[in-house]
Amino acid sequence: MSGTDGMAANTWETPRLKHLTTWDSDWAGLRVVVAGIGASGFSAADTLIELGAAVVVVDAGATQENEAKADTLRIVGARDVLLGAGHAVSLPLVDGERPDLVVTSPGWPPTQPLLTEAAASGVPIWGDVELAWRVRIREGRPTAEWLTITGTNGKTTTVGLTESMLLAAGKRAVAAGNVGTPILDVIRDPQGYDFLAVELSSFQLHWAHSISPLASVCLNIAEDHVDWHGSYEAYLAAKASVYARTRIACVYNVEQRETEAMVEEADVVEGCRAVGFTTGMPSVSMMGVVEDLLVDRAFIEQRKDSAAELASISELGEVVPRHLVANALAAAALVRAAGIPAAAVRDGIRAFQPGDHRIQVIANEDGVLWINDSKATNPHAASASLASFQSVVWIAGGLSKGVSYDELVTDHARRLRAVVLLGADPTPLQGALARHAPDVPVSLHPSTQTGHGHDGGSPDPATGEALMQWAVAEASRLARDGDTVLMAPAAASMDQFSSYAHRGAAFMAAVGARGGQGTTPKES
Ligand code: UMA
Repeated sequence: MSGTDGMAANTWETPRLKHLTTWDSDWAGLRVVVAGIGASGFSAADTLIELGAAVVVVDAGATQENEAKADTLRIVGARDVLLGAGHAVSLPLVDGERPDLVVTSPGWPPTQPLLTEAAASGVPIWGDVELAWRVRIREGRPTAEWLTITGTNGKTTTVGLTESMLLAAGKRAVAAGNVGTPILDVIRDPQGYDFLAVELSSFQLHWAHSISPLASVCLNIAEDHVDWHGSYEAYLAAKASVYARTRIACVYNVEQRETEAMVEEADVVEGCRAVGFTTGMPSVSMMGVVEDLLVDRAFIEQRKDSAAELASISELGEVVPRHLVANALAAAALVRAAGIPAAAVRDGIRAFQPGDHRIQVIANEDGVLWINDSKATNPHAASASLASFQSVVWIAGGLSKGVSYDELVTDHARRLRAVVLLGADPTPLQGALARHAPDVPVSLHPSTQTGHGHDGGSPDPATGEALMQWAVAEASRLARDGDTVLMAPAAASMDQFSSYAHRGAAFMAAVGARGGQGTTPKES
C-alpha cells in the first residue's frame, strides 16, 4: 500500500468540476447529461435538478414506466428527457452547448456510443456514486462515513450484516448502492446518517473516481461481467479500485491472495491498515475462527497474543455455509474499523435476516430438498452452492455474460444427478457439460432444443413462469430420494426473466404448485 497525497491529472475532472465537492458548492447552471432513467439515473437527475444544474436525460427505453418518470423529471425542471433507441446513441447538447459532465447509470458499458462520444470529446463521465460522494457534505446535516463493499459474491449479505451491526450499536445507518436503494436517495435523507454500508458493483466502481471510504473490502474475485468490462483484467482492476483512498482499513480475504495483492497495490491514505479475514485460525491483524467462535485479532490492543470473541458461528443460522462465516467476518472488520464495539457485532449478527433467493430452502419433501439460489448469477456463486450438497439435480443456465463454465462443470460433475437447462441460448453451459460431464443427463426446453437458442425454426420461447414450471417438473421427474434440486443458474436472468428475484419467485411458485402441475412421478 502506498499513501496518496493528491489526485493526478485525469479525464474525469475539469476546472469547473474540481470545486464541486459539497452539496453547497456552485452546481447552478452546470450542463449535465444523465444517461439512463432507471433507479440510479432517475435519482441522479432528480438530485442534479435540485442542485440547480441544467439536466438532459437520455434513455433507450421508451417504456410506459420511463415515460412516467420522464414526466416527473420535466415537472421538477429537467431541460429535456429523450426516450427511445435513436436518442441514446449520441451526446445531446444542453442549453445549446456541449455538456460539462455526463452522469451515467452503471448498466451502461464504456463502449456505449454516447459514452464513447463523451470520452472522445473530453466530457468527463461520472457514475451516480461519484456524484453522491461529491454532495455528501451538506451544511446543517451530519456527514455519513462510508464503508464500501465489493466482490464477485456475497456483497448483499455483507452490506446487510454491516448495516445490522451498525444499527445494533445505536448508529443511524443504511445499506445502499448496488443492493437496490440508489445511493443519492439516502444521501438526500433529511435526517442524514452516521454510516452508509455501500455495496459497489464493478460497474459503479468503474465510474467512481474520488471516493475515500473509512474502510473497504473486496470479498472475493472470480470471472464475471466480462462482456461489460471487455476483459477479466479490466473487471479485476475495477474491483481493486474499491481500496483506493481508503483511510482506516483495507479488508481482504486471506483465502484469496488476489484480494491481498489488490490491497498491496492500492493507493491509500497514509496510516491505513490492511486487515485480513479468514474462516481458519487468524494471525495478527486478522478476523477469523477459533473453534466455533468468530474472533477479532485486529482491533484489540493485545492482538499479538490474544483474540476477542465476537459471536459464535451458530448465531448465523441453523445451516451456516462457509461463505456466510466469511461475509460475517468481513462485515465485522469494517465496523470494528469504525470503532463499533464487539457486543454490537454479535447483536447485529443475531438480528440479521438474510434475504430471499440465496441458498433458500423452499421445500423438503419425499426425501428431496428444493433450494432457491437464484442469486447465483455467475459460476463462482454457483460453485459455492453446489459444494454444499452431495447429489444434485441442477437447474442452471441463463444469460452467461461471456464467462467460461469449464471449471465449474469439471469441479462438480461428480455431484450431478442431472441438469435441467434454462437460458434463451443454453449452448455455453451445454457445451461445458458435454465436454466435462458427458454421462450426466441434460434436459433442454423444446424451444431451445435446436442447440442454437431459439431461432425461426424452433418453437416460441416460453415465458419465465412457464419455463420454470417445465424445469421444476423435469427436476421432479429426475430427482431421487436424498437428492437436492438446486436452482443456482450460474448466469444472469435477464434473457428470460426481469431479474434474479423474478426468476427465484417463479421457481418458488412452481415448486409450491408442482403437485397440481401433473408432474411425472419420481424414478425409483
Ligand atoms: N439503458 C440505456 N442504454 C444502455 C443501457 C441501459 O438506455 O446501453 C437504460 C435502460 O433502458 C434503463 C436504464 O438504462 O432504463 C437502466 O440503467 P441500469 O441498467 O444502470 O439500472 P438501474 O435501474 O439504474 O439500476 C442500477 C443497478 N443496475 C445495474 O448495475 C445493471 C442496480 O443493480 C442497482 O441496484 C441500482 O442501480 C441502484 O444503485 C442491479 C444489478 O443487477 C441489482 N447489478 C449488477 C449485479 O449485481 O450483478 C451489477
